[in-house]
Parts: sequence; C-alpha cells; structure tokens
Amino acid sequence: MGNLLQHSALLLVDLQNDFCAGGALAVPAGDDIIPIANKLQALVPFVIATQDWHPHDHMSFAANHQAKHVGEVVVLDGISQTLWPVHCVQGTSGADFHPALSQAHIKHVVHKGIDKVVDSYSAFFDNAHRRSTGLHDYLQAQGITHLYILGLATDYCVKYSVLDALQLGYQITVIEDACKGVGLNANDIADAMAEMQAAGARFITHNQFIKSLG
Ligand code: VGL
Ligand code: ZN
Repeated sequence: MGNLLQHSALLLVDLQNDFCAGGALAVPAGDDIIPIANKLQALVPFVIATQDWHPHDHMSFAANHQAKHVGEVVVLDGISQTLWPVHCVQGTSGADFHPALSQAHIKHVVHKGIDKVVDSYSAFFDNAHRRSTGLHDYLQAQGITHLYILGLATDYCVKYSVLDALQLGYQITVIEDACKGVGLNANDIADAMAEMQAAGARFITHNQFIKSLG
C-alpha cells in the first residue's frame, strides 16, 4: 500500500444482516459483495464502515404508522420518506455486520438513522440535512480527501453518501461491482449510478482498483 492511497479511505456502507439474504430488507445479491469488501480492506490503509442504526420506534418503518404499507411515501417532519420494513434496529442481529465481513481493519464506525423522526441514507447528514453524523470532521482530522465506496444500497445509502461527499469536496470512486441496490422501481439503480456519475463520481470495478495499486 504505497503513497497512492495515502489520503484515501475505503468506506463500507451498511454491510449488515438485514440488507443481506434472509434479512428484513434484503438487497438482491447483497451478500455477493462481502468477499470483495474483505479483499479490498486488506489493501487499503484506512477503512471506515457505516451501520444503519434505528431505534425500534423509527418513523421510517411502515409498522410505526397507521394503515401504511412498505414502499408507500409519506411526509415526515416536513420531508418525503419512503416507508420500509422494520430493519437494522439497534442492538438486534439484523443490525450486526454480516458475519463473514472482516472487521479487523475497520477504524471507525458511523451509526446513522438514530433520530426517530428523520431518516439518514447518507453517512454524512440526515435526509433533511439538519444534523451531521460527524464523519466529515473525522475524515478531515485524518487528512482523508478521497473515498473509495462500496456497499448497500446503491439507490439509497450509497447514492446519498456519494452525493454528500462530492458536495463536501471529496474525490469519490465507487467500486461499481461491489454495490447492490434495492430497485423498488425498475430504473432506480441505473438512475442512481447516472446521478452519482453526473455529480462527479468515478466508477471502477474492484479488479481495476486492485490493478491500479500495482
Ligand atoms: C437503506 C433503506 C432504508 C440503505 C437504509 O442502507 O440503503 N435503505 N434504510
Ligand atoms: Zn434504514
């Protein structure tokens, strides 16, 4: 790991049981990226992970509304909110990292979605952009200017983390074959990729990334 990655970190987004096979909000083929995450972690000097980390009464859960179903969109504290199954409740096994994920390299964990009335897809800010998670301060303190991002889900937490990071001035490289999406609508994943690219994100496969390290 040479100077190439000196100011870089690998950001692992929501590699948790509830987003993987058998989980409450399983992302198709979500598990497939765990071995890639493990391979890359060993090659980079700095690894950060996020965990979706909701209280049981979180208002992004359809079950916490009267007569609402999963996938419905409501207005929550002034902003639009898609309703989800109960997932990633703090302290439950669904919120744990996938058991096959290597955790030895993770230097910092960001918990998000803690505030019951506002969701947080991004690793940096809640969806209303009212409160920061502290990740930006942490990265600045570490001198990190470039993030390599992979994880779940392409059309939610990966996308919003990437867009916020670009706005904050980070260089962003998305490991494209190590992101999987929910795909509530047919074009959501492709649209998310296009939006990230238009905002300035670079896309590479994990093999291209490994080759680039020489
Ligand atoms: C996510 C929906 C709800 C994600 C989190 O990690 O992409 N999606 N909560
Ligand atoms: Zn969530």
